[in-house]
Amino acid sequence: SARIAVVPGSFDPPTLGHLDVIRRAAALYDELHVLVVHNPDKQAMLPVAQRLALLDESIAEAGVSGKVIVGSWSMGLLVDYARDVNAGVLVKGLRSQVDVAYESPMAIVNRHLAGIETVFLLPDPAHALVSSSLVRQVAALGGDVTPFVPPAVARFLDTGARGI
Ligand code: COD
Repeated sequence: SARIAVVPGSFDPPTLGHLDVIRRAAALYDELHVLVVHNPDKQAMLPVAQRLALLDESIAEAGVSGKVIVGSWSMGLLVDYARDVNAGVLVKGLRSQVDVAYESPMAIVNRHLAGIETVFLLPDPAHALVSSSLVRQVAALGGDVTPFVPPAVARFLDTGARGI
C-alpha cells in the first residue's frame, strides 16, 4: 500500500526551510499532503488562500508537485485529517533544540490519539536558521527576502511591499 505522509505547518509564508523538508519528504513517501494548519497562537500575515497559492507555485518550481497535494485544515485535530487521507506519519522539520522541545509533546500526544508517528527531518544547514517569522520581519522592514524564500514567494512579497 502507498506510504502517505502529512507535512503540516503555518507556511506564513513558505520558506526555503519548508521547501527543503518537503523535498526530502517527497523522496521518502509516495504521497505527501502539505497542509496549511491554522495556528490560533500566531498572528497571521497572509490569508490561508494566499499561503496555498504560494505553496502550489513553490512546489511546482521545486519540481516535486507530482507527489504533493496541498490543502488546508482548521477543523479539529490534525490526526483526524491524517486518518481521513490514510496517512501513517506526520513529517516535521527540526531547526534546533527549540523545535525538539516544542514538537516532542505533540508527537507523543498524536501517537496516543491516533497511533500516528511523527518523523523528524533535518534540513540542509544552509536553511536551518530560516523561519517564517524572520521573513515576515525582513519583508515588513523593506529588506530583501530573496535568500530565504522560494522564487514565487520572493516575487509575491516584493510586489506586495511596493504596493503594485
Ligand atoms: N528548517 C527545517 N524545518 C523547518 C524550517 C527550517 N528552516 N522552518 C520551518 N520548519 C518546519 C517546522 O519545524 C515545522 O515542522 C514545519 O516546518 C512548519 O513550520 P511553521 O513555522 O510553518 O509551522 P508551525 O510550527 O506554526 O506549525 C505548527 C502546526 C500547526 C503544524 C502545529 O502546531 C501542529 O501540529 N498542530 C496540531 C494541532 C493539533 O492537532 N493539536 C492537538 C494535538 S497536539
